[in-house]
Amino acid sequence: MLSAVELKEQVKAMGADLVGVAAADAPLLQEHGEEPAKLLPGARSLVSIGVALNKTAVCSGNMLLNRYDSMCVYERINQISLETTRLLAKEGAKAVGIPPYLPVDMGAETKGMQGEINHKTVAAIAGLGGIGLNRLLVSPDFGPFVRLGTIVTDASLQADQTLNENPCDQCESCRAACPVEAIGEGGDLDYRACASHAVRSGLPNVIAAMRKLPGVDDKAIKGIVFNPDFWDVWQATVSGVFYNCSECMAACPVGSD
Ligand code: B12
Repeated sequence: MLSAVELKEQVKAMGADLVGVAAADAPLLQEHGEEPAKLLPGARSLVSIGVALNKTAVCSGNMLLNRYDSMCVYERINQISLETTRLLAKEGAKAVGIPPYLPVDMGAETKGMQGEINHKTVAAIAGLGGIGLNRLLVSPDFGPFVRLGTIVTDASLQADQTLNENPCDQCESCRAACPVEAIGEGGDLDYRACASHAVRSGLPNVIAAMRKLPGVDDKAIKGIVFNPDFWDVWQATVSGVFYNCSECMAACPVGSD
């Protein structure tokens, strides 16, 4: 089996700017409600990866350039996750990549506000950075200009240390800059305010548009849009993947593990 140092070198060679390892049983993970064994029974380690955004694009004020940069970075994270799970499989370990963004659980409880795993929490534990006042992972080298991914594996890898010092010094610039005042004094985030502004081109706008249709009964619309099945259809549409069954593949005994 590869050592953690060798694995991290290879993941960097795949194009990751940051990589670290957290133990699946780290007390901090449990404190934050993360349960990697639910995603992979027998999980022992989490490989956290970061790919830097193009600061020029993010700060350009041009949303199309900003979005395009995010799209490219997510693609790179997806590719690294795929390659890392394959590399670990070659070494005889089981591994799963966790989506960097979509799909997320769109159930009535989480309403799309919680990932299968919180990449920021994993990254902070794996030493990639600290959680800033803006609730983002702030890396010493890239600040918050980094997107994250996580690979859960049953390989036992030497975990990295959590940073001793948080790179965020609580200067409050993020709080002052937030156009919807979503960041509270102590760093609490008003998810609703943030989401209705930051991702308004997504589902919130579709719902708003449906409600404005002439002759539409608001109660009927509510019945449709607050149904988790509708959210699932929405998410399948934007992510482009909509299969609901693979049992015939999963049951087949042919091929190696
Ligand atoms: C749902 C979601 C949202 C929601 C909710 C935001 C949120 N804070 O979670 C909305 C739509 C509002 C949103 C907005 C944005 N998002 Co978003 N979002 C996610 C998603 C899919 C799930 C996050 C989740 O599970 N949250 C659950 C809540 C409870 O967690 P939380 O607010 O982070 O709080 C926990 C931690 O902060 C932790 N914690 C606090 N302090 C400390 C200290 C230590 C040491 C530790 C270990 C943990 C810890 O404790 C809290 C409770 O567990 C993730 C992808 C993923 N799967 O992780 C991306 C993600 C968090 N989003 C991201 C980004 C960039 C954004 C936006 C900037 C939008 C944009 N332009 O892309 C804004 C920024 C909002 C903000 N300031 O936080 C990035 C963050 C990258 C980074 N550097 O941190 C992620 C990781 C996507 C990615 N793959 O890179 N997002």
